[in-house]
Order: sequence, then structure tokens, then C-alpha cells
Amino acid sequence: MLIKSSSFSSPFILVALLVFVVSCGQTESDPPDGENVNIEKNLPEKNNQAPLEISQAHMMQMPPGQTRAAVYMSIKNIAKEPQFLVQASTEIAGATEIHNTVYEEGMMKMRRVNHLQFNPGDSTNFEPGGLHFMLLDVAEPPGVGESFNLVLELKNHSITVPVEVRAVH
Ligand SMILES: [Cu+2]
Repeated sequence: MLIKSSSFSSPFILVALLVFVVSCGQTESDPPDGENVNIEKNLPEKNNQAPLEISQAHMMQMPPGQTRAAVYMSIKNIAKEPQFLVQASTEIAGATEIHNTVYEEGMMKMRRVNHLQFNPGDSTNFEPGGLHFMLLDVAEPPGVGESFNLVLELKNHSITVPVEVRAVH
């Protein structure tokens, strides 16, 4: 399932993505015709477009008594400029950190990441054994099927991502 998430309403984002595709399909030698010009008049301000496409945002159900959890997702930079993730937060956690998993001396360790760069067109997977959002001090773990919002703070954007809680099989 693909979830396009942002701090804006869904219809707005659909329009923004559509316009993005249209503008990408045009080349210098292929100027827009009259109809396209009319469409472009309705272009939202460029920096209002959500630069990241988020999919598969989820967290596994937390075992009783546990207060930490990892959130996973796939992030694709659909903008033309590099995007910088500097912070994440959610109301259900006392603190949220960006972590990477590293192997040192045969041990798997988590390391905090201060910021991440997403280059145009790149897809980055947050997945077990790799990058993840670490939720700390979760007082009331959400149940299976519920969802909560994780806010991604980029340098120039704030994107609200619905995170789905999945059952551990
Ligand atoms: Cu971690």
C-alpha cells in the first residue's frame, strides 16, 4: 500500500504530484501548449510541494512493558533538490531519534544520526537492521491497526506521516 503523506490535505498533494509529473515530462524543445499554460497558472508555490514520497510507514506492535519502538518506512525524494532530514517527533513518544544500525566487533549497535541527506530520485529504506526512527519513552503504546503521526522535519519542510501499527506474526 502506498501512502502519500504530508502536512497538506490529500487533494492538494495529488495536484502537486500531478503538476510535478507534467513539468518533468516537458523538455526545452517542447514548449507547453495553451492548455498547459492554463494548468501552470494553477501551480502551487514551488516550495509548498511535498518533496518526499513516503510509503509503508509502520511500527510493530510493542510487547507489554516495553517503552521503545522502531518505526520503519520507505522515503523517496521526488523533488529536484537534495532534502535534509534533521529531526522527527511524535506525540506518543517522549523523544524520537534517528538511528542507524552498525556492526562493530561482531556486535550490532545502534547509532544516533544527526541528519540525513536524500538525493533527488533516491529511495531510502528505513528497515530492521538499518535506519529507523527510534521512539523513546512511549507511555501508552498504540494497538494493532491503530495509527499515529510521525512528523519529519526537513530543512525547508515539515511532513506528517501516518504510521500504522502492525501485528507481530
Ligand atoms: Cu534504535
